[in-house]
Amino acid sequence: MDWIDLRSDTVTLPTPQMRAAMAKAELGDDVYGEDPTINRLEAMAASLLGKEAGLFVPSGTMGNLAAILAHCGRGDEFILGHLSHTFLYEAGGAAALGGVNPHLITNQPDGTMNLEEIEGAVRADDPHFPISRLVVLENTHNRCGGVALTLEYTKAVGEIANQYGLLFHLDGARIFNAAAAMNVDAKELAGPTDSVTFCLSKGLGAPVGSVLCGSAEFIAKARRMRKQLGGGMRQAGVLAAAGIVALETMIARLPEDHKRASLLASGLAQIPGLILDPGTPYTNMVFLTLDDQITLSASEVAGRLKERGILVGVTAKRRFRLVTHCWIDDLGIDQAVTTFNEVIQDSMI
Ligand code: TLP
Repeated sequence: MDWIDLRSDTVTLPTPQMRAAMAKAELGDDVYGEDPTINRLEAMAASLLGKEAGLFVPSGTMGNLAAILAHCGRGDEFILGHLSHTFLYEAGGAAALGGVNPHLITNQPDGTMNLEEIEGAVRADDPHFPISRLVVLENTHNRCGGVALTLEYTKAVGEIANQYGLLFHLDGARIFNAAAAMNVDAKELAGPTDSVTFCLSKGLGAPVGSVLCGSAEFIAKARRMRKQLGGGMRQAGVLAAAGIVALETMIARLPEDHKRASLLASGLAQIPGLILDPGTPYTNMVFLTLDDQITLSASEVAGRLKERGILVGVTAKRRFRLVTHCWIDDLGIDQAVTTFNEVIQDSMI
């Protein structure tokens, strides 16, 4: 079956151009710093985000973890949102492997954390307390609907970080979606931060990998952390080659995904029984809930959609996430809406 896979933008397969680049990539041992393709990708990524250096890592999870471990020591504390990916979906790596304590602040529906609460979370210099070392933002914010955090807000957090001597990391897994949605340069969004991770393997379509960017000194530390975590990947230029094509060809097309997410949302909004989140979509994610007249659970609806070739994410008992990406075209959106409608109508009979 030709699936219409809306579960995530992580499901994207490499484009033919990526596969061709992978086949002819120049390679070397990256742990010796000798893979020319990885070196090129890291330099390109750093320059796109206005940082001195980059580090190719196997995943966004490892990028965030290597950053936290490079910034913080055991017993230090990092401040982040209670709905952040790093807190919810990265298996508690910073605490488990680094002894770094998460200090949670409530995420507002727009993905931000209240600025006064961030300031309030910074610990006084007292031996009772852990040492506040780092603040982490996420842009776009996944669990908050894929919303983009503004440059103004990012700068305001940067100012707090400066004022209190905190380091500032951005989980920019989808920073290029944020930049496209707000029509700002990703470099600017990364400007106030000390480090930023972004993913090649989501909306940019590469099969594997993320890049962590920051100062040359920070990246040297993070490189050691990557090694510690088992992320030194030798001739991984075969993967970086696809990442280079992703940076060259896939960033400019992200607005198409946002447009299709809007089409999807407006189609689904017409179906009685489905309640779209207010404001959805901000970028490439559509969030919706089943209303009370639907007796099926979200998993049951997802199961029936799957039988008809449509894959969707279930994020709670009655809630879905649908994500658009480069393998979803206009026809796919039409089919998804039509099939959703059929499944919901059938369930009401
Ligand atoms: N997110 C995945 C799942 O883990 C939920 C998805 O399908 O959206 N930061 C953010 C904001 C992310 O959304 C993700 C992946 C990551 C980091 C981790 O990236 P990977 O999967 O490469 O470790």
